[in-house]
Amino acid sequence: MAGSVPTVSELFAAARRRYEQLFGGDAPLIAVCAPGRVNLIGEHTDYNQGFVLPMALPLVTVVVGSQTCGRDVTVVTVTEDADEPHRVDFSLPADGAPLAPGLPRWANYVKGVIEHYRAPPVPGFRAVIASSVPLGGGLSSSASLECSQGGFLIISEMEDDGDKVSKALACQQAEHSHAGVPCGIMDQFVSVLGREGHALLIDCRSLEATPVPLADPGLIILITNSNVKHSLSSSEYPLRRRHCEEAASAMGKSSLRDATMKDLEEAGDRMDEVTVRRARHVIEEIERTVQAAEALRRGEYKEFGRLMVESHNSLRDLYEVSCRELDELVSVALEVEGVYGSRMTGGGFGGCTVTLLQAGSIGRTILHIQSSAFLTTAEGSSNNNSREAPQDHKEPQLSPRMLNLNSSD
Ligand code: GAF
Repeated sequence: MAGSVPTVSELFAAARRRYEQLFGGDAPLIAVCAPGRVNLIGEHTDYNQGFVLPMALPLVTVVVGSQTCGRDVTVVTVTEDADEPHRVDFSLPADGAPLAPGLPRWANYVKGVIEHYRAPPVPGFRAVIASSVPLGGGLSSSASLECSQGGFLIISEMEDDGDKVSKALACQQAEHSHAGVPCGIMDQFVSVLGREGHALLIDCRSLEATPVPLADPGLIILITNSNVKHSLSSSEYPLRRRHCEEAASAMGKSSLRDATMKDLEEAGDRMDEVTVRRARHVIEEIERTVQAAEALRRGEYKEFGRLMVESHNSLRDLYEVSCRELDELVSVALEVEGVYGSRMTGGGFGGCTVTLLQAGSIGRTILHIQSSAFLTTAEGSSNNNSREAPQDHKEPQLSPRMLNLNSSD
């Protein structure tokens, strides 16, 4: 890790201090954490029942707290987000009535997990949340909050950790119902099942997860934050999902996982041109992800890097979820000797890039990105084809704080 990212112990300590300040000096009895993720390849394939290849990060969300006697809940976040109040108080409905989403928006992840994670009644509790996963950075801050909250609820009821797949599925439901994002299963799945030193090849149809070793000391995975914040609940993510469903149905398939490029060519005249492009991305990306996992297993990093670049180009040109800053970060990284590949990661419309490189090239890669990126600043930020203005675009500057280094060892 580099930059000013707090360690897991520092986060726990900060959350514990806050809890003790707020709740009369009592120490919290429960402490849980769950990681964010970076997706190496396989983007927008999970909700098409395809393959994804993410890895869990040392960037985490922690929840500390204690159960209370009544039905009242107080949750406080120490994570910086100037836009919203840091504290929420609500009562758990006694009659099994639903816990409706509301404001602040971050609390909807907590409410959604309470709703879907366990059979009611959930006891009241007080908790403090702290996170090192950047908000809106495409590294799955929401899934890490859901999964840490899920773990907190289970421990507070003294249940054993049980079935991890059900936990991930419940957290995905929380995101659908309480955050309004019809996401796939990738983020929650890797947050719950991720394993140190490994990426996870997830078959999003069978939910089989195969760890792929990623502990070569000669290899570095560099995450670069464009600082363009994304928001997946806006219209573009659901629209992409709808296009995929329409394409599958026009080909007589239950999902794009079952479609081939030949199917797409044959059914092309039953879809508009945009839908064809979306489907082509997904069909080819599913295949690329399987090939990339195989290349990684064999240590064929050049091949892996080539597939990463193909994936980025497809997300930019066919799926249209990249933006100028992400494209520029990718091109600049690819100029450096020793870089195998680079691509945008996560849902898109801002967020981060992920770059695979030789460990010996890390210094010059960071320097090159810092000195080159965004030098060609245009008016504001432009998603390709300007379909969706990124949220809260900060001035395009690179500083060491924006570079989170996660080596695979
Ligand atoms: C977001 C979603 F939450 C995931 O399910 C996935 O679809 C991803 O975007 C794109 O690959 O992170």
